Amino acid sequence: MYLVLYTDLNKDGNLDVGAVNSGSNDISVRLATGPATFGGSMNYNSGADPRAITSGDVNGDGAPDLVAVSYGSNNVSVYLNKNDGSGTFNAQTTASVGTSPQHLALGDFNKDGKLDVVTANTNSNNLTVRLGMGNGTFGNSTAVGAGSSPVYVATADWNKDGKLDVAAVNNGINAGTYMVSILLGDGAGGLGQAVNIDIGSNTVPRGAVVGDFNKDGNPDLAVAGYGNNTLPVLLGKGDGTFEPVVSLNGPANPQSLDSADLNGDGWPDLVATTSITGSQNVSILLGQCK
Ligand SMILES: [Ca+2]
Ligand SMILES: [Ca+2]
Ligand SMILES: [Ca+2]
Ligand SMILES: [Ca+2]
Repeated sequence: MYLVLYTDLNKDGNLDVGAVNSGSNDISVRLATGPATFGGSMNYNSGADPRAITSGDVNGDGAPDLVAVSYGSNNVSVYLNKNDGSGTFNAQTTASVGTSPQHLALGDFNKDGKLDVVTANTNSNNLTVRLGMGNGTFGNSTAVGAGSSPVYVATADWNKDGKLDVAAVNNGINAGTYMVSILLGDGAGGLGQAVNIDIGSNTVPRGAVVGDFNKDGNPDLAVAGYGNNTLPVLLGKGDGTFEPVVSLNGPANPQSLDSADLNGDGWPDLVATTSITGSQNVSILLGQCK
């Protein structure tokens, strides 16, 4: 899950693909040769069992770099964009995180203009924040507790204080139910204690996506309820708390979510990726939070 990234890596205006290959311990980059055609795979070694990949400019040269997280080696791999128009990357450098990380996000948690990384560490039940040094390496590391078995992490400013916050989706059952953890940032790289929100006893959640689904100016979170074919939505109040969870009907076994205005009506739509017995499918849900 959460394997593929689409972004313009060589700045030619076409979206390229980055993917993790958990079985071969590497990542693949395929550069677009047109709006929807791609060249061959360029592979780069990662840690053991990479599970997720994202992009951001971690060394401040204006070119997007890649960062992947490896479940089996408890670290992140950083690939700096050579920024020579070739869309190729330097070999990985690594930074250690918690135990069995499955997902990651980049954001500036200490407001120094340099991207930091946060990971969801499934088997240590916590998140790791490592502060970016601005050259592609990560320094100071802190761990903060999440719920049971976090598998996904996203950033947003839930309380609109200008300091970046986090949501983690927990795939482990806790007190008979499943939880999303909300952690507010202190603007100095620290995250406060997790506030856990019950999203339902059969949800077995996987991915999620941040967006402003009801267009009230406050960020919201939609979750992929793999276990009961729902999409629990947490509508933010803008103060770090949320309205009671709204459970949308989802496709069968949603694994990951994305959001965009697909029909051009000005309302964000949800795109769910499902995976049933090896086949991957995409379902689109239009403007459910109008
Ligand atoms: Ca860069
Ligand atoms: Ca930073
Ligand atoms: Ca905040
Ligand atoms: Ca909203």
